[in-house]
Amino acid sequence: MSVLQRSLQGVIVLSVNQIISSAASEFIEITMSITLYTAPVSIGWVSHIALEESGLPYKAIALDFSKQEQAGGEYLKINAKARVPSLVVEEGVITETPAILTYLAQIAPDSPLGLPNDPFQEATINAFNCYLCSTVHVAHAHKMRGHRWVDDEAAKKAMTDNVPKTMGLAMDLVERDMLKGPWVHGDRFSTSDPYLYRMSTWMESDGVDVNNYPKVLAHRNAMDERASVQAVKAFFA
Ligand SMILES: N[C@@H](CCC(=O)N[C@@H](CS)C(=O)NCC(=O)O)C(=O)O
Repeated sequence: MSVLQRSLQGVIVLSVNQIISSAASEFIEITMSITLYTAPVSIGWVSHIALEESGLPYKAIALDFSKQEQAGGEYLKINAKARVPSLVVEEGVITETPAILTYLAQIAPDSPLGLPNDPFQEATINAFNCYLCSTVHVAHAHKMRGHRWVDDEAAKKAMTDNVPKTMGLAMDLVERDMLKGPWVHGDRFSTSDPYLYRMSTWMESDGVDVNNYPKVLAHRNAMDERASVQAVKAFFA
């Protein structure tokens, strides 16, 4: 399988002879550097935790939303959407949390992020992550970011007021049908775990009582024990 050699400078040399080529004797070197652009109160935590889980060397840069750094000229050259996260790698920039997670799972196949060797199980991971990205995170954004969709102040307030209901309904579904336990997809950890963790840390501020969601709470507590989560907390402390 793959051999991963790390250097102290955040450069890795991958020997991926069995992955990229069927010729086991062939040795291919890829030099890679990874930079994550994130922010303290953001979905950037998911990719950040995943990077920690991957074991790959990387650099994290925190943007200051209060200074609108995400919308500043320099950062817009990296991500014209003016959002975090952005993952800058040798070939270019990857945006959108599910895409970053899939990329990390593929370049760190032997880490806890590694994808199952089964198309259905892999699709299940993608489906969960896409649900969090397209529905749950968007419901959460209705609290503070209504201006993305409407100008009318009353409409913004109505969106904010509805967040406990929409987030609660989403978490009902996660608790009842999706979260297998102890990890999202059962015994095997996956990219879905940092993703659900981040969403669950927003529940209190979104007006959803996490105590009504024992499986989600147990999952959050288990994630809090992981070195990856503790490292990201320390980064922002
Ligand atoms: N679909 C994107 C969403 C990214 C996103 O909305 N990020 C928020 C932080 S949670 C952001 O950068 N907000 C800055 C702003 O709205 O100005 C993903 O999953 O990566």
